[in-house]
Amino acid sequence: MAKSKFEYVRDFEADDTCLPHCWVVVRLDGRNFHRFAEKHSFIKPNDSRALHLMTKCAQTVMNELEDIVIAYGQSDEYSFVFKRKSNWFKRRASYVFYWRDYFEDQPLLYPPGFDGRVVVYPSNQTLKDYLSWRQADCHINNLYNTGTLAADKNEILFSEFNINYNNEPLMYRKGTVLIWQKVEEITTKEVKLPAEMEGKKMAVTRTRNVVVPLHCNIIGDAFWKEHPEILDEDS
Ligand code: DGT
Ligand code: MG
Ligand code: MG
Ligand code: MG
Ligand code: MG
Repeated sequence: MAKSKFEYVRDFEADDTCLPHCWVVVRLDGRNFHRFAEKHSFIKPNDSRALHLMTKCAQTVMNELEDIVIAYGQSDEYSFVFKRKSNWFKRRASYVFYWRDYFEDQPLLYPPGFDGRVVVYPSNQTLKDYLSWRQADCHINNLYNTGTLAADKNEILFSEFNINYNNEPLMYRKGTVLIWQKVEEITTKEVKLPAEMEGKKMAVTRTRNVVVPLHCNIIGDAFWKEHPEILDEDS
């Protein structure tokens, strides 16, 4: 392609490629969701419609970007972890597209905005600590929002409001972890050959990688021991 006189603007693009061999985390966070939640009558402190909508969008993102090995979401944010070898990422805003599936009677009053930031983590430990940090944030905010300002919130919740924090839904307390899992898919296929079998249907199994949501602890070793493939650098 011939160079135009406008070509010089390309030099304005900063060379800000992420440090190679590091985990790349992209965290999207709803802009001013305090207001957005209020305007759209989100249930306090947790609205399962809103959380499911976020997760649906994050699943869509993961299905489009196979380089994401794990994602973690809570409140109005989602973090996407890109493979160490990944060379690319982009943002997707499907929140508006899926709104109606989750908020049937609540019209979307204005488009939500999300800010995005990119952080690189050089080791498995720092990445695990990052995800633990976000899950701890989920826990702290929940305890705070479900209860009061006082010191022993869990105890006060129980003795005064008869709310056992541990009985609150896991999705609220733990947030949502999205990982890839292999599933066996059975489909029927029409037999083409040989001639005497023509037209007959046959069951065919194939394994597919799908994104599944979990509401488990990612703080601590158990999760990572159970899913060693996530941080496996050769995968
Ligand atoms: P920002 O991120 O600095 O633009 O401002 P905000 O307002 O988005 O603040 P942030 O991200 O620190 O906190 C998330 C807000 O979103 C918080 O005010 C509560 C609201 N929010 C998130 N999930 C829910 C929910 O399920 N129900 C309700 N009622 N509010 C929620
Ligand atoms: Mg924020
Ligand atoms: Mg926000
Ligand atoms: Mg904020
Ligand atoms: Mg937030």
